[in-house]
Amino acid sequence: PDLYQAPDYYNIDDLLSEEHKLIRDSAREWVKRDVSPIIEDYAQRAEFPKQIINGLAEIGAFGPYIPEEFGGAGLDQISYGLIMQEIERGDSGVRSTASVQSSLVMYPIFTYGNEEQRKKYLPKLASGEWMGSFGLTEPNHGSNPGGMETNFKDKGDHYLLNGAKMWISNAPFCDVAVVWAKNEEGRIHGLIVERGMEGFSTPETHNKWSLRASATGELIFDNVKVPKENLLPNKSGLGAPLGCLDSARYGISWGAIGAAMDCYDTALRYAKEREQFGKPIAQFQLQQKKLAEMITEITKAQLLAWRLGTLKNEGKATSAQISMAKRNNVEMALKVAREARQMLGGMGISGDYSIMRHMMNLESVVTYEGTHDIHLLITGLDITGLNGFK
Ligand code: TGC
Ligand code: FAD
Repeated sequence: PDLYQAPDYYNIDDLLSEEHKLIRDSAREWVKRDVSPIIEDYAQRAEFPKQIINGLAEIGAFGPYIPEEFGGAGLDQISYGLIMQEIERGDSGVRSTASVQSSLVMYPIFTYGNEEQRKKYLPKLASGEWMGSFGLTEPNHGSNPGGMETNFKDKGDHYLLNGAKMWISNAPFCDVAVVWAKNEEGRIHGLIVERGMEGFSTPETHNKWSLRASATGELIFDNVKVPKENLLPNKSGLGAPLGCLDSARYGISWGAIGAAMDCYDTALRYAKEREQFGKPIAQFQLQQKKLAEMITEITKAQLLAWRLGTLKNEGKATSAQISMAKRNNVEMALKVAREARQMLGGMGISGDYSIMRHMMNLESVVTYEGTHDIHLLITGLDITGLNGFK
């Protein structure tokens, strides 16, 4: 039996509404039933379990905060966070698929798109009939996306798109890609590229030791003719893709807590059962130190995410506040996973437990959506007014 207990040391449940708890619990049940039993096998085989797409749509993971009129779940930001937390309790790669679909594909179409684009794409993305990807990172431009080389030219009745994106989640199977490219004046715009357009290919990236249950690939544009109606008209400049990242980074700040909770819960149960020197290892002070520090850090991260969610609901969260939560909570989860792995001794490296998979996944999470160091520099700039990037 799955004895999973969600740590809630500071009664944070009391801060949630009944609706929040229902949404959280249905996501939790679904992960328990449809994700946890199969995910290790898919991760070992480096394959994304496509059969869970319907379930993700059903728990509201595709566009939780997109209005119902466009197929979204019409929920608030705390609900979005709770759904991400529960999914990442299962696997960071599955949460990645949901993050990309919601915050990096549906969000820009909803926020920067026109009515026709919203009607054409959002309902199909919300139901999972179409899957999306988000192309910002390039081979030569990761932390510095403003340097991107991918570009498009106005050819009268269409745009001609050239360039390449790499490290793109969902790329190998996406039906649509929101792609960021420069026009002839060097201004960044978002274009919706559809599978089947001539010159558009999405080769898969292999040999990953992390996020193995998530499909990662390239987006290659070789003279792709993109219809003019596929340009997102309502925002341009680097701020447009960065606005999407704000939403995804917020979701990750919750998601990482889910991975940490799962590692902590597994280590706690193991330590109470595993005996060495005639005692449960949980009785040894060194093991108690690990567990006590884990629950302390998880609790702080929960409070940070919850407060950020309430600020987001009020439209008051700043990008720098989101960076702080993404950075803190992912690093917290990575440390919890590393300590939990040690607590299981040899068993800690086995796929019979989820910890090593979480630990390896979190190496991607601490890198994507702005690296750990980039988020520190964002905080540094915010508090000093001095730019440490360049
Ligand atoms: P900078 O000059 O600071 O800013 C350019 C323009 O953007 C505005 N801006 C923002 N707007 C909205 N939200 C934000 N968070 C914003 N941050 C900045 C800014 O006001 C400015 O506007 P304007 O009107 O003056 O032009 O830009 P910079 O070139 O100095 O770069 C800043 C930096 C380094 C912080 C930024 O580029 C950055 O965040 N780099 C990290 C790149 C990154 O996070 N890439 C993620 C790729 S997507 C991904 O990883 C998906 S994984 C998903 C999954 O699987 O879950
Ligand atoms: P670089 O930018 O080359 O950074 C290398 C190192 O230098 C880092 O430690 C960085 O912190 C440091 N560094 C860089 N600049 C500075 C500076 N000014 N000061 C101090 N240190 C600095 N991207 C997408 O667009 N869409 C996706 O769906 C997507 N999915 C991903 C999935 C996975 C599994 C992974 C691993 C990545 C994904 N990414 C995606 C790309 C991700 O966003 C980038 O890897 C990330 O932004 C870092 O870029 P980079 O890898 O080019 O590293």
